[in-house]
Amino acid sequence: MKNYIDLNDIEDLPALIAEAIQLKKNNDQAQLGKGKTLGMLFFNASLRTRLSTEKAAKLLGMEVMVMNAGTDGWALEFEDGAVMNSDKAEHIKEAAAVLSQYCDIIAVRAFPGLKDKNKDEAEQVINSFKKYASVPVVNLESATGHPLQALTDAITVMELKKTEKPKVVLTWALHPRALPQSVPNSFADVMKRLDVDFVITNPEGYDLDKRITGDTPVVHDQKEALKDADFVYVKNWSSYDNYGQILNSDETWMFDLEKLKVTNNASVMHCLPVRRNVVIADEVLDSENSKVIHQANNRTFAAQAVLKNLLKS
Ligand code: SN0
Repeated sequence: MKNYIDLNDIEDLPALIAEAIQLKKNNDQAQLGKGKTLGMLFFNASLRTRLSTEKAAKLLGMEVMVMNAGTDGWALEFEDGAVMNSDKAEHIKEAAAVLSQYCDIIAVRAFPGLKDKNKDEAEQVINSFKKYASVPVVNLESATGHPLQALTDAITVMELKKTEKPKVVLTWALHPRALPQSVPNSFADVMKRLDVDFVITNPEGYDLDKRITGDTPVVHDQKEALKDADFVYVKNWSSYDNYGQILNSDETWMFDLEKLKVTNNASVMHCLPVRRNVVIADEVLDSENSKVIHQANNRTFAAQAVLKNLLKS
């Protein structure tokens, strides 16, 4: 593995999942990362990604440097040939080159602006780091994807499944803020690569990018989609077609006990943070069916498997 920008960087997904599950059982890997440094730059808030990736690096024996680059660093210029006479103090060319001398792996979180679809889809931040860094780059959630979360989700489904080919439903829920499509994009992408019966349900106007969902069935009737589900992944995202917009205020999409009853006693997943009683009801989050804490624990082993592969190459 050269970088971990998106799921295409994984050479063998089943093997990587198996490796992560193995790391969860036996974490004695502290030699590989000795004398190596992971640098993490956050342009947005984080709890799980930041701490699970730091923990994963330390379990591999690495040193870790973390910076809230969005608030503490110089404002970065990403445009080639820019005349830098305004608010941006440092060009990514220098920043990435300098960081590559301090770090053996650079990891970056940079959410989409959700205003200009073309700009977000160009993935300027993460791609510029990849272009100008001379060390591997890891995506800690970018404008269009969250591949560490997706690997975690794949591990969780493979660990908890009770049937050979479980039914997995990704369901939209209302949220007070316009959120990225990154998590559902990567979840859809990874589910397509596994042997599962995968269905997406969302209101009209919220269909994800067809280039990502491909031939995955998209059902606009939530209850119909949830029928007999073995896994339900609840997540809000803002509209892709009406880019970055919140189109409705349909609270009936909240995942509650009544909806859980339609499923096959499903395991309920969410990447967290979750808005209680808006996205998922207390009665579900506090039930045995909720796997969100288990899922968050798997973040460490997903990150560890990725860092291990990057260190080895
Ligand atoms: C982010 C998202 O992409 O949906 C990160 C999830 C891992 N979530 C949020 O920004 C939620 C913020 C909120 O106000 O609830």
